[in-house]
Amino acid sequence: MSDLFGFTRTVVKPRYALITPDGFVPGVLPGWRNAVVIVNISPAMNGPRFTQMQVTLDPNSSGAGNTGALEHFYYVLAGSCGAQLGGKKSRLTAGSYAFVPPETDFQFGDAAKGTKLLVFQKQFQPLASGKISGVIVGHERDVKGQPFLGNKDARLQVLLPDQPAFDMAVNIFTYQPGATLPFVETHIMEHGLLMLKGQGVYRLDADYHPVTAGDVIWMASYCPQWFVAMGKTPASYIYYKDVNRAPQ
Ligand code: UGY
Ligand code: MN
Repeated sequence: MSDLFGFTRTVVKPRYALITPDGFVPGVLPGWRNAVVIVNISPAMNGPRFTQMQVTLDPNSSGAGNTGALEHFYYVLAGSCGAQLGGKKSRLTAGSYAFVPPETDFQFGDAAKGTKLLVFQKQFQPLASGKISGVIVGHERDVKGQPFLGNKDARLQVLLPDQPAFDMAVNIFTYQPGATLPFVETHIMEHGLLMLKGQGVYRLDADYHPVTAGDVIWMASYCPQWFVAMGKTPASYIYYKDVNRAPQ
């Protein structure tokens, strides 16, 4: 919460949004019981083609349903919980992630108090050739960060298989203080992003915004974007990207 009344860093523009935690408003979603759901990005913003939300669970919380035409990606921000995804049982802890393909049952429960999930959901666009695999469960600590375009101080962890059948990517980008995106990117893919650690300055379109852990950003297709990490500790963010499909 900002100390100054009537002030927020949040901005929602046609080609990008920066949404800061002081403005988050919790709600409820079908299928999630005794859970706090914050929908940060959705098609209701008139631009995004995906949904990004945060779900907070307690020991008496549960979430259940079927992905239908959507694919879901879950990342555990804090705490731990049980999950049954397409019949596969797992215990997820902070840093765990799960990909749940379309037409798959999902169930969450047995959560530690204050367990926080980050969720991305997207309409799956199948390819005539090539199929996505079933449920994927992993942990970020098992995914090596690769230097981004040769820069050892800006490392990318690619959490999902880099294969044409997948139309969604989720990556974690970690920057040492002073490291930057090497150039101002302008691309067809859109992004949903959550700052995980540290701080920096994000260029969005022609604007520069100081950002910090907990901030959410939506970048539309072709929104020019650039980042510099600042401060004394590394900055990292997890982000969604639509990939591998012809423009529509
Ligand atoms: O994958 C990406 O497009 C990434 N380099 N973009 C970003 O971090 N804003
Ligand atoms: Mn990008």
